[in-house]
Parts: sequence; C-alpha cells; structure tokens
Amino acid sequence: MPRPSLALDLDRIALREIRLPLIEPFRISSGVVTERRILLLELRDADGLEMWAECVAGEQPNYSPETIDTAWYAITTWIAPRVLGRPFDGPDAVRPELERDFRGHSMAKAAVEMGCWALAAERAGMPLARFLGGTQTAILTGISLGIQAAPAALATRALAAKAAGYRKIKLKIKPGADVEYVAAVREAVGPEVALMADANSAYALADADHLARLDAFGLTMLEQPLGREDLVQHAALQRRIATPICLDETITDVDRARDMIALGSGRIVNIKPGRVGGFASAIAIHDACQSAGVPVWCGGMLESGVGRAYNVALASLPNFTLPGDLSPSARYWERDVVTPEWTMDAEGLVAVPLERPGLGVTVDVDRIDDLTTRREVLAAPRSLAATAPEPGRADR
Ligand code: OSB
Ligand code: MG
Repeated sequence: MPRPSLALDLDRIALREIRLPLIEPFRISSGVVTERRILLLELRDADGLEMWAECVAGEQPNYSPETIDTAWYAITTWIAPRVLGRPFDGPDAVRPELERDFRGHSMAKAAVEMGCWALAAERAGMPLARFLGGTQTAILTGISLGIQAAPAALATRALAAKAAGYRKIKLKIKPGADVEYVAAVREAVGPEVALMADANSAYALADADHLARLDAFGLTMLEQPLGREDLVQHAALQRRIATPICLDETITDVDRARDMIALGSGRIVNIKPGRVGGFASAIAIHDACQSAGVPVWCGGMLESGVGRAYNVALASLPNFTLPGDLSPSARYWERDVVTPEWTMDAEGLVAVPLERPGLGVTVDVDRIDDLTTRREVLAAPRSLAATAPEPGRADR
C-alpha cells in the first residue's frame, strides 16, 4: 500500500467561541477565571476531512499578552490567509510559514498549526500521539489548585487531590499567600506527596530570602517566580534557593529554552504547546531539554477536552517525565465537549488514546452548538469564488 501523503491543503477554517463555566473559580496571582471563553477551530481540508482544534488564549491579557479576542483577530486577519488554499508538504512546514515576518500571536498560530498536525495524523491513519513521536501509553497527572481565601481551605483541597490519586499537587501562590499556605498543605498531605508552587511572576529578585523559606517544604519545583520574560534574574535566584526553578511564561520558543539552560535560569521546563506557537516548537523544546538532561512536563490552560487531546498527545513524548497539568474533565466542567470525557485512574494516570487515528476523542458538536456565542467561517480563495459573495469571508 502506498504511504499516505502527509501533504496538507486547507480549504476552510471555521472559528467559534463557546462559553464554559468552571466548576469553581480559578485564581492565580494575576487574576481569576470563573467562566472560560474558549476559541475552537474546525479545519477542513480539500478532501473534506475535518479536524477540531482549540486556541488556549484567555479572556484577559494577564498570563500572556494574547486574549481570545486578539487571537480571533490574528487568525482571521493574518494566519488563515497564510494557510488557506496554500498546500504544505507536511505539518512541519506550517510553523515556518507562520513565523516569516510575523511576530507574536503564538497561541493563535498554535491553534491552527496543531490542528494541521492532527489533520495530518488522521490522514496518515495514526493516533496523534504516535504521529508526534510519543512513546508513553499513559501520562502521570497533577492538579493545579488556585489561590484560596485561607491556608486551611487549600489544605482541604490538597487532601482531596491526594485521595483522588493525583501524582503532583501544584499550589498557586502570591505575596501574602505563600509560605503559610505551602506549610499548611505540606502538614496536611505528609512528606511523600509531590508538591510544587507556581507564582506566575508575582515576585522580584529582592524577595529571594523570602522565597528561600519555601526550601523547607521539599517542593519538586517553584514555577515562574520572577518576571514573565526574565532569564537573568531567575538565574541569580536559582543560585540562592535549593528548590529547582521551573519556567513557564518565559519559555516562548526553543531559543529561550536553550538560554535558560545556558544561564542556569531553571532546571525544569513547563511546555504548553499554545504558549510556544504549536507542536513544531514544543517538540524542539522537548528535544533541546532532553539533550541537556532537563526534564519537562505539560502545562495546562484550563482547556476543554479538545485542547486536552492535543496536550495528552504531546505529553506522550519520552522526556515528559514529570506529571502534567492534565486533570480529568470533571475537575473543570459539569460536562465536557468531548466523548468520552477525560478521566484519570486511581494511580493518577491519564490514558493516551491509541485506538484510532487523530485526536482519539469525539467532539460533541450538538453541545458545542448549544454553547456557541460567536462564529465566523473563512474559506480558501478557490472555494470562495464558487460559493461566497464577499472576498475573504464566507458564511455557511
Ligand atoms: O501558570 O500554569 C499556569 C491556568 C491559566 C493560566 C496559567 C496557568 C494555569 C494553570 C492551569 O496552572 C492548569 C490546568 O489547566 O489545570
Ligand atoms: Mg504556570
């Protein structure tokens, strides 16, 4: 049988916004989310094959400069015109096209680029995880707990997470909600549980002595304590604390990861494919870290079950050795937008779907229709000539 062609030719991109309320508000040092506004994409190729993808940008520009609204604008204005009706030899050719004289908008680019990888995997008849080079069959899973009103409330949630089997518990911290909170959780869960803290850039290097107090709690890592773009001050902080630093916000591409390693700004990387511009970039970071002996794990952005499929596939690569923020659907939503929903077993493992080609979950289109608040359809110029009244945009 001839090897299936990996070539890609996108014919249509439909954007949708859905609103999905979180079961409980999620608070980090820079803001709170109670309802996710989620941008979903439906890509269609010239043969009519369809694929869902998710853009992880949030509503507010507090974690990243991007938001769902800037991503919508970037996709419709600059990204879609670079890919629609433009054949690619394979999904790895998409990133160079999206980076040429085009800065930023990584989450918007990632949504389209990752959708292309999934479409190519489906065309090749392979599960996305294997198409990306993943080798693991189940992923160690952690939970990220938002900032609570008091240490006892956080300890209660951490105890429930331990009982559920999570293999890592991440505590969001900020000045005024840090040492006491971590101490209360460590006291509650005991010495064996893998605990970590994530500051989302809430501290300055002048807080080094204060942050060194966290060394007493045996944290697996301290995530992004300092500036969102900083590498130099993180290196100075790492020399003053024993807890390994993990970078999230700062690592936007493989060059930043290499710089982190060269400068000693951290010892672990949180890879979120949305933050780094998609799978080609995420895999390059994974490989650079692997060569340097730096472990990685897959972070989360409160994705729906669609985005989760992409993260789980990526996390099956071999250097994802630490538990990911890949909590099951029920941790976030009353009901997810995919079937089956994402689940975790009592050992804290999420199974990598390997039974069928592509994403491995079915998107519940009726549910998405019910949740949709906005929709726009972009068509390749050729189909446009045949079907659409107005250049560049078409309504279904
Ligand atoms: O810093 O990892 C982060 C969510 C929104 C913005 C930033 C972060 C997070 C999380 C969520 O920690 C983890 C998850 O999706 O479960
Ligand atoms: Mg983080």
